[in-house]
Amino acid sequence: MPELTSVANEFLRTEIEQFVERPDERERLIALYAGASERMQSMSAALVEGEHLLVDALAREALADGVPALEIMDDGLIAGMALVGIKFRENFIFVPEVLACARAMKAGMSYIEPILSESGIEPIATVVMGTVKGDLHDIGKNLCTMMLRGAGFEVIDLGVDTSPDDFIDAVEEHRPALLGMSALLTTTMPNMGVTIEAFIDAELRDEIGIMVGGAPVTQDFAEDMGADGYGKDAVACVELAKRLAEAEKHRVEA
Ligand code: B12
Repeated sequence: MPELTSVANEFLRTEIEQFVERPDERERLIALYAGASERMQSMSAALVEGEHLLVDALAREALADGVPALEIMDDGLIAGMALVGIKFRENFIFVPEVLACARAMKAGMSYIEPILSESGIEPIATVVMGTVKGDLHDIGKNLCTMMLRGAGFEVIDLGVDTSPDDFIDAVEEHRPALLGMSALLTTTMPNMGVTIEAFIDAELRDEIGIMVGGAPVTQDFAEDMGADGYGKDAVACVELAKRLAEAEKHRVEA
């Protein structure tokens, strides 16, 4: 198991030392950063400090030097956000600081999005994606959207705070094979179930594969709500979407 000393970046070492108390989280973060290049550690550090201009420059330079977009996303941006999440939860930082970090995350994502979204192949299927009613978190949903596009899906992104009616209207308009819902708050997670109920009432439930995700969502919760699948991250989201799209194709053909 890597020690704190195996994290080369001094700022990140100090942050972990000062702000990450839970042993399991410490271990996970140390392993994450120790496995990242020094360059990606610097990007994470810039994100944690909310330095959007620096993240912007580092992402641009890294891509120009041939660092893969996925490495920038996982080892630079998402790794930094993991530390931000812990500091926020423990009240070491507050909404304005988190907004600055989110802005830095988006600055980095703006460069990797066109790369991850570029597939140039006939769409596998259409997916309607949105963050549920009452929830304004969109970073994870946006990552899933760009990975889905990169994997060859057409994605209609409804943004945040999406009501069941908005989801239904979009499904009636675009007739997608799949619907993806994201929720980051325990208080908004039930709105996934409410949306699924609305699809049942509108007699549309059987016509669509429904997938859910977001930090507080679990496989059990997804099953209890009657979703067709749960994905823990953007890579899992793409795998799930491929599986559900295939199942939808068979359903339509049958
Ligand atoms: C950034 C952030 C914010 C930003 C959001 C900016 C933005 N544009 O998104 C701001 C500052 C606005 C914010 C506000 C609030 N937040 Co906030 N926020 C976070 C934070 C730190 C990071 C979330 C994030 O972006 N993670 C990084 C992404 C990459 O991960 P992700 O979203 O989980 O997505 C991945 C997977 O879950 C999955 N996935 C996501 N969606 C989907 C969908 C499908 C279909 C699939 C298959 C997979 C999938 O794939 C993604 C990519 O790998 C989290 C902490 C955390 N640990 O999650 C708190 C957190 C979610 N927030 C929290 C809170 C309390 C709030 C506020 C209520 C604070 C306040 N007092 O106002 C408000 C609520 C506003 C609202 N109505 O939504 C709490 C929620 C606690 C709870 N139990 O519900 C958390 C957990 C922080 C904490 N206290 O621990 N927040």
